[in-house]
Amino acid sequence: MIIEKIAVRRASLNLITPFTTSFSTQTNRDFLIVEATSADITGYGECGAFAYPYYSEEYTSGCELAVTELLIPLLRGADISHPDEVRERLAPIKRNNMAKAAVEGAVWDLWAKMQGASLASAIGGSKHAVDVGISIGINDSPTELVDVVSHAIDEGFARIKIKIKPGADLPFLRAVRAEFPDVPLMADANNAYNLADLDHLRQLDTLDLMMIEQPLAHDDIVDHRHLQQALRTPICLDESIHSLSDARKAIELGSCRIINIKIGRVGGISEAKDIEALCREEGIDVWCGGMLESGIGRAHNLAIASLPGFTLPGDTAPSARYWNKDIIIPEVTMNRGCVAVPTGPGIGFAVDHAMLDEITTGIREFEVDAR
Ligand code: OSB
Ligand code: MG
Repeated sequence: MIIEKIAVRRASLNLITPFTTSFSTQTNRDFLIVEATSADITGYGECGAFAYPYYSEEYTSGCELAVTELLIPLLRGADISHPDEVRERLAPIKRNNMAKAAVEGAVWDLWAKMQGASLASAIGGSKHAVDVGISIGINDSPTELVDVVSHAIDEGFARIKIKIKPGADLPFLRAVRAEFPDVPLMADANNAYNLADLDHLRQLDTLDLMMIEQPLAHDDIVDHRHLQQALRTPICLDESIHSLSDARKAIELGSCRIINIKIGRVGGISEAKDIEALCREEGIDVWCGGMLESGIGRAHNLAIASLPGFTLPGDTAPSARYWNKDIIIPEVTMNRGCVAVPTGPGIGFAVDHAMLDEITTGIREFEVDAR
């Protein structure tokens, strides 16, 4: 497969409701979309990075620079027989995982479309539908949070994740647990605590949480080991895992019992697949995280969530959770806490070009075919 050209697009869309984590409040999503074309077929990839580097070191403008100045040149003249080769070609550039994943994702979609296969089947996915949870941002009060959770349960979400931070944790979670004693519930701290908070965090053990996601530093796997030894509740690592090698080390240390896989954070679908396979072998539960993606990134997430190792509900909520109108047709919808894995070629959704053009703030095209 010769990639003829790659377009790099910036676009922007407002969230229906602001999303507050321990690190920021987001009202808007700044997208970077990569479009790889060959023989009049286009594959789409979406960058996971946000406008500012509060979640990880990557951010949209930096990723755009990495994609256009560093990564696209590495694909020039390539004849790609399998998308796994993209990971090898981009490997000389250290990290920049979300930028790499946007490019690799576009090639995976293009390649699957050329085979006439769904992205899910192209990567070896086996599920026809995936269980879906909702990630609920930090609310102003426990009462308001209980109200939001109540609506989410009515909508049928298969599990509820609550964002927490010091000052917005125990009373909030206790209120939810008291109202909904049996709901599958978890908390995500986005590294808002440290080991000095151990006694405080021990109190989370009484809430029957499925897991606590990334309570400690974004780059830590050692303190998380100490914390996991002190807690009954499983720890799930998100921010700390950037590669198969990170996953192996965290598992070996006992730093977590669950891993959240985000395609962008680990540098692409090929790496995500390898981590899934390792976790399946090691008996570590896995689920698909989210980065408030548009329908394009969401479709990629649904494809990896169809792999057998993704044993827990993911943050792959339906389009209407985020957007008044998504950029794919049809939108992602949920039925009784499940989203169907698309079966059409590639990502399995059509891109709504009129809508995408409307929200586009800039687009640049690069010739890749060196013939
Ligand atoms: O830690 O998983 C996270 C959103 C922004 C930044 C980090 C995270 C999240 C989410 C939302 O939890 C997941 C989603 O619904 O896309
Ligand atoms: Mg998280």
